[in-house]
Amino acid sequence: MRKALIAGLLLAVSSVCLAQVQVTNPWVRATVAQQKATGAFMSITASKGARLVEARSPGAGVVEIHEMKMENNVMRMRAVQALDLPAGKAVELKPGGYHVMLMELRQQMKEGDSVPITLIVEGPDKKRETVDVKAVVRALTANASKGPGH
Ligand SMILES: [Cu+2]
Repeated sequence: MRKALIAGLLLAVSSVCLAQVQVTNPWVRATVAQQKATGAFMSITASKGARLVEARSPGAGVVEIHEMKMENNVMRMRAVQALDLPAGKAVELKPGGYHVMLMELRQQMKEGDSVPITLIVEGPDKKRETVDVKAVVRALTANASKGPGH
């Protein structure tokens, strides 16, 4: 498990980042043993405008882009096809809102660990590019008041 994670990190470091898209403060919520899903959060700014169409992580079997919303006083989340990244505007992925959902986790996410995440972004010209980030795992209690299950 450890080995796979390190290999993933090396891959992330060696690939080229897209200067057009900037990701700041990526983090993943820590999990308890046997927990199979968690959320990843970050701030994404696309200077020319783009759409986040896919995300991947070697630490998770399934990765989706999710939206969280209050519906009849219940916090619900659903997968979205894409997340719009308006030109020059920082889009916040945060607890209680949009997030990258990591499912079928291959290991426990422990505080202080680093999780590689690859974002696939589609520009206005429909060209797709990848952006690699390393998300740091933060404590389970971080923003725990906002939304269950993450
Ligand atoms: Cu979710």
